[in-house]
Amino acid sequence: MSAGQDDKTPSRLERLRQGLRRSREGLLGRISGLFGGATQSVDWGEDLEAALIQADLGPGAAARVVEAVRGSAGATAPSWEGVRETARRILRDILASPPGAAGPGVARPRVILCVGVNGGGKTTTVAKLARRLARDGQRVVLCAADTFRAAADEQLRVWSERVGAEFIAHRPGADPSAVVFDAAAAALARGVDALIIDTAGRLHTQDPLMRELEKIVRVVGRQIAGAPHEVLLILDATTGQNGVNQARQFLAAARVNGLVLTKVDGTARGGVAVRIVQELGIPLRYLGTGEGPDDLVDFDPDDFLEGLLPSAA
Ligand SMILES: Nc1nc2c(ncn2[C@@H]2O[C@H](COP(=O)(O)OP(=O)(O)OP(=O)(O)O)[C@@H](O)[C@H]2O)c(=O)[nH]1
Ligand SMILES: [Mg+2]
Repeated sequence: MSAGQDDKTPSRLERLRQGLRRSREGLLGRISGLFGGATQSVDWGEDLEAALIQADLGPGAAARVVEAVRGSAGATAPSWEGVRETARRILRDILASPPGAAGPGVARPRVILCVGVNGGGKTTTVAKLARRLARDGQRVVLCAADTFRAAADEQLRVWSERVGAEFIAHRPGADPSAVVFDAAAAALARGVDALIIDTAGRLHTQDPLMRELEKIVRVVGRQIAGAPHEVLLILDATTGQNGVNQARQFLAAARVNGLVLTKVDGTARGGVAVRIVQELGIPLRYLGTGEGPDDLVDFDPDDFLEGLLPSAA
């Protein structure tokens, strides 16, 4: 559950379908040709597994799908419809299996921390989240805890005006935890509904920067009970499986409890959603489907599969 409740409207589903178009065409193109033809390969299992891996679903999911298809097909060669339905069932299982993050809840201010590698879409996602909360009539403070990259604070300030949120920043080069401290104090004093913290992009290998994230988590937790309530790891779909390896270090340092997959529009690698959920064991909360402030879709396994591997194509 999350802030936006209107994700089932046709336009949002259509946006998701549009965003997943290249991923869907890639996946369908790879696997539909393997089945149903007159000359079915005896190695269909291996071919199917390879096709699923090429579509970025990951080796674990690919093996599970093939095993299930073998199981349900028995001695006969599977039909394309059978493969598709079995694959949908297994993928749905994977996507829906991590326990969901806490819902909107009663925490006030609710603190959302966004973390991830450089250029993944953190700042844009912060703005998109603020936009939907503001639209629901909530008061939101944005915190520019990216004091590292020049002009990062200006980028967030511009977004804050666009989406109707308040804004707290320090000078470039300031201690990010100090900005977070001030933003949390401001959020409490002003009695706002939500505080969303944007952080600098960092690599999982940059130990001091990972410690900095731990400090941000500690600082805000001391000021606001239970904070950060949501720690969202922002992952870029276009980087495919590399992103999964980079992600692990963040889980420990920042207590990540939700994933956001950005840039699913315009990539053929949307299938990586399956892989990240399976390998990280953390629920996927949102998909980024464009650069605009409204291009954020609540992740729903059924909607997602309808976009990636429709039941009838
Ligand atoms: N197509 C598309 N572009 C996106 C999406 N999300 C972000 N972007 C673009 O990706 C680029 C980087 O986005 P930012 O939000 O600045 O990324 P960041 O993680 O804050 O980057 P750093 O702060 O430099 O680490 C920008 O050009 C965004 O417009 C998305 O869902 N779809
Ligand atoms: Mg940024």
